[in-house]
Amino acid sequence: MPIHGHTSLAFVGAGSNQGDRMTMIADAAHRLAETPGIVDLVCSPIYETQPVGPVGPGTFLNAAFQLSLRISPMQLLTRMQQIELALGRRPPHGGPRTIDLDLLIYDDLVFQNDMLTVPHPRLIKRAFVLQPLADLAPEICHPESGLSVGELLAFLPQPNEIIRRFADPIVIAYANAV
Ligand code: PH2
Ligand code: MG
Ligand code: MG
Repeated sequence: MPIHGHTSLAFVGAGSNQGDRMTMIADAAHRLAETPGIVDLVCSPIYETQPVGPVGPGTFLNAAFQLSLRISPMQLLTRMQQIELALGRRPPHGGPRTIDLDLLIYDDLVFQNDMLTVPHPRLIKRAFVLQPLADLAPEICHPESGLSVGELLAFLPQPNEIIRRFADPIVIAYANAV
């Protein structure tokens, strides 16, 4: 685990296919941005996407968040799980969800324990993750493959599950912004 005197860069995926999907994504972004130790959050555009796997019915809204942070991956995961609960995420694990927050990338960390695998094991196959990630940071290297997010997106088979760009990025106004 990294030492946290310095600022790390992490990417989180957000998905919703239940309830007021846009409000769920925006609420999750604001709650993450307000978290102590998360010093900046930049949101991607929001995409409408076809469900991949048995998680329907209903299309998803998907986005990604770029975080500058001084908390560890496990601290971030705990906070993401609190936010999922607060926004009404309920079992079953694979079913429709008000909000799903997944830690995608944390610096160049390759790490696995019982609760967390970084980078996210399915990220390289999913347009609903790679498209918003590539909007934020096409040059970011996927630590295991050594390929950039932009390259991974370009290698995906077409057509993919993206239906359309649904909304502009959520803007976070930082109280301490200069
Ligand atoms: N999340 C999944 C499985 N399938 N499909 C879309 N379009 N968007 C998601 O966020 C998503 C999914 C597992 O978390
Ligand atoms: Mg997920
Ligand atoms: Mg998840």
